[in-house]
Amino acid sequence: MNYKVAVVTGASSGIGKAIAESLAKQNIRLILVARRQDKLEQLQSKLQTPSHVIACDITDKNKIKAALNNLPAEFANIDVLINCAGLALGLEDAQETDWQDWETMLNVNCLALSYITHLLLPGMVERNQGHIINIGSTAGTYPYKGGNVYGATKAFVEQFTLNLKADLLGTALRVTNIAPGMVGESEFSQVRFKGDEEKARKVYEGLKPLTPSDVAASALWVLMQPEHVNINRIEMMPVSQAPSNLATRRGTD
Ligand code: 8X3
Repeated sequence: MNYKVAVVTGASSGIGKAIAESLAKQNIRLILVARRQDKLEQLQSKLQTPSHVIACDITDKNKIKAALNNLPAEFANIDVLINCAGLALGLEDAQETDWQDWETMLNVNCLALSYITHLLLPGMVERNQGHIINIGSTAGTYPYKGGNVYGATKAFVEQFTLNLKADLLGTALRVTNIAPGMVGESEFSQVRFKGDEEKARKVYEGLKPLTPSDVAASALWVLMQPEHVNINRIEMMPVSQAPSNLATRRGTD
């Protein structure tokens, strides 16, 4: 692989961490971004590749801009951006949700992802080398009850990815949306249910979800394609999940 420096957001756990671990084996220098410094340093100590930690809330535009504009020289020429930081909050019907939850999802999943992309794109275009992988979700394509704004943010990720591809036509840059369904072994459901372990556990009860490593394997495959090949999107889900959620309500006639 030709890439030399990758930024991974959401690198402290789950899919982001698995992608960082997998890229470290490819000899790529890594910039690890997430809020929890201790987790990032723990990860850093285990990686076999040089890495740089940015412990920062990615919705803090000033901090993220300052951190990415003042990188040590060996990390400055970023050519891979893995936009993995994202979250779902709540599974209530729209009319019962907290506005704050919606705002947080929009801020992290849409605005922060766009902002970091906007910061890094000019350098990638100037060097004519780069690959942006956005981690979307099947929730961006298939609606489900309680998915409301979370699913909408992931639909944004899908369309943003395709629109970036349109703008980057004529450059060597590549853009991909990886949209996984249910992923276990991560903090996704604990975060969604705000620490309610019982609710989080029930999501994966009796089935075998994808793992963060499954998604990382797809990200690696995407990056390793020949230079003329762009994978626009990958949609993946566990064998025990299916997109068949059309709802009916009887007894109303
Ligand atoms: C995660 C997929 O189905 O839990 O983005 O919303 S789902």
